[in-house]
Amino acid sequence: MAEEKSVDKATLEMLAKAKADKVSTVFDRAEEMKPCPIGAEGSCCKNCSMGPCRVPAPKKKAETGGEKAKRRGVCGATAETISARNFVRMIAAGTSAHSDHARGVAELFLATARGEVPGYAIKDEQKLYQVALDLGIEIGDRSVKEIAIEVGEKCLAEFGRQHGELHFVKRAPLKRQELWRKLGIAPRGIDREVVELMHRTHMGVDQDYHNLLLQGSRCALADGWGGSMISTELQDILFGNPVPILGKINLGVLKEDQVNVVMHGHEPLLPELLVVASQDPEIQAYAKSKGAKGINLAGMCCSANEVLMRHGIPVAGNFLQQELAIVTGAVDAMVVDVQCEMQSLADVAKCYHTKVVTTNPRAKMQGATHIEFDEHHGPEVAKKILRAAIDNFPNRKGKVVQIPAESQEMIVGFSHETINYLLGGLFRSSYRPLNDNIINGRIRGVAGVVGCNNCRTTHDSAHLTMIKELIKNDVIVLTTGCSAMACGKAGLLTPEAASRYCGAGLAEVCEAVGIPPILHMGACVDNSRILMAATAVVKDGGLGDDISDLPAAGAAPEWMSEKAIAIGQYFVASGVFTVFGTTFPITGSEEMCKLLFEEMEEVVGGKWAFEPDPEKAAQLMIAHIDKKRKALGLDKARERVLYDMAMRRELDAV
Ligand code: NFS
Repeated sequence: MAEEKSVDKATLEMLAKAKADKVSTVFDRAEEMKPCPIGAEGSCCKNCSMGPCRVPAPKKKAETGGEKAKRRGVCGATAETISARNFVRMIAAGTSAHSDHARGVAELFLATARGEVPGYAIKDEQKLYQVALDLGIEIGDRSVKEIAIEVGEKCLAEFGRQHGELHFVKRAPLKRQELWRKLGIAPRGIDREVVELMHRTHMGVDQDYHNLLLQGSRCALADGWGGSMISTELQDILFGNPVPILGKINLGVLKEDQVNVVMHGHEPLLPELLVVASQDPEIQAYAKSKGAKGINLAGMCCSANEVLMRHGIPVAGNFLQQELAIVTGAVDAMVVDVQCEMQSLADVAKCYHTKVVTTNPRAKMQGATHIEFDEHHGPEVAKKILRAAIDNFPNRKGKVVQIPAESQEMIVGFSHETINYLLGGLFRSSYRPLNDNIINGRIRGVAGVVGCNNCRTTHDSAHLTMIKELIKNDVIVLTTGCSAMACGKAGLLTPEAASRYCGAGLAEVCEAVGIPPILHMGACVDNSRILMAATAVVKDGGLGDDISDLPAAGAAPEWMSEKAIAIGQYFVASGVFTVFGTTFPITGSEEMCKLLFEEMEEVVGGKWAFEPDPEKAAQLMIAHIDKKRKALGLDKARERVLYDMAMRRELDAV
């Protein structure tokens, strides 16, 4: 049934078109290829050539003859060791993705600070000073250039650092830092933690699943409080700290009479220049010379979130819509950088006139045109790409173009600093009003709902069901990535959503401040903003002294990428209860389930949960929030005392 594939009308319309055009999409391939059940539960080891060894969970107790025989691989590795190795390797891969992105940003940042790259500048000096202070850099009367160079050098050194701790560890609440140190999981260097994890998961090294998970946590923390945070901070300084801005989302943002260029991927370095180049009179004139009314830039996946938050560039769609953008027949070029790009794009593009342009030496694709992004000639490369798209526009002539009508307005751009300002006002910038509203019970708690789409569940559905359930129960939601886009398409990122979907308490707060009940905080690397927001709430007081004390929870109901596992683990290791949907890659091992779903809370104050039903998952989060409220003594604050006459007289008598 088509409706089971997506809750988004534009997606369904394009799926029907793809079918008519005989184009295979991710949705079709998911039907044709069922997932391997042994791999899905994490019970397959292929780390050496004596295997692959499969150690699936026995279906029924009876099959084991009552007594539980230990399932082992050829080398003797137990099911839990295999499961833990697979899991932490996902963390290593996810951390690498975010951090290699961050390294690229840090390199560009340093080159910008040194004045070596045209087209880039330090845009947000205020944030530069803030980050410099956190890195222990002296400001005094030094020039912006000097400070920026030192910031760039220090950030770049975080990757290859061998000893000590990453600088941003010190941003976490003190109690959290102490816990990490006590457990030996305060990350030293970003690359070091990834390499050590790869070493320890090699055949015959670390055979203790508890120990593997500790290094998994250390590596994940090197992502959240390292790589991802460096990406966010340096991108903000280079391109501007996001502030609330009006945006538009869904395939309806494509324009029939303009050159449509979709920027897809994760790194904003090139998209920032494409935005500038698209406004160049020479490029505009060139587009007109080919019969187009102009150039229409649109984003896809997290590159979209980056330029949406900072420039209001419209978003064509989230992860599962990438092929469908091409199916409209209206995309003249899809420009990709790194991550979350399906290889099928090149095949789909063959059925239409679309040119797929790869731009990064780390991510090439057969069948695509490669125009390499070189930051030393950034503006020129950007123009070259746009010219290629414009040259392709006339090839659309005579072909069927069908752009869905759906496009939805949304308010985005809630960086941690912006929330601070919006809530506290210019003279009293702080999270105090949020804390007060949590304490008085108008806001029950905070949830971070983030992550991907997954073709094994109905597109966008789990995000929307979970988030509606949360806000109905007065839980304010912070969102990023493809989850944020699902909310945008469904009209949830508007102030009006408050009165429509929220419980009375949350609606009242949102209406007073004029914000949506779901705050779009950016791309997936910007989950580091959520860590900063949580820390700010702790530091403001009244809600305990660690992130694990907060009435807060995290979720990725439609996750699919290894990056999501890295994010989940750094949330858990930062003290957050985190629920994932779809499938969970350790369910083949009882011991690993016990460790991640129960015991971990004792160790780091946060734990995982797996619940594919988004409504039930939301209820788990709410139950956790209530548990934390109770521990803080806030459960009583929700009960209102109504005074009767006798009580009033008593009060008057005092
Ligand atoms: Ni995050 Fe963003 Fe989307 Fe998932 Fe992919 S685009 S980085 S990984 S699919 S949310």
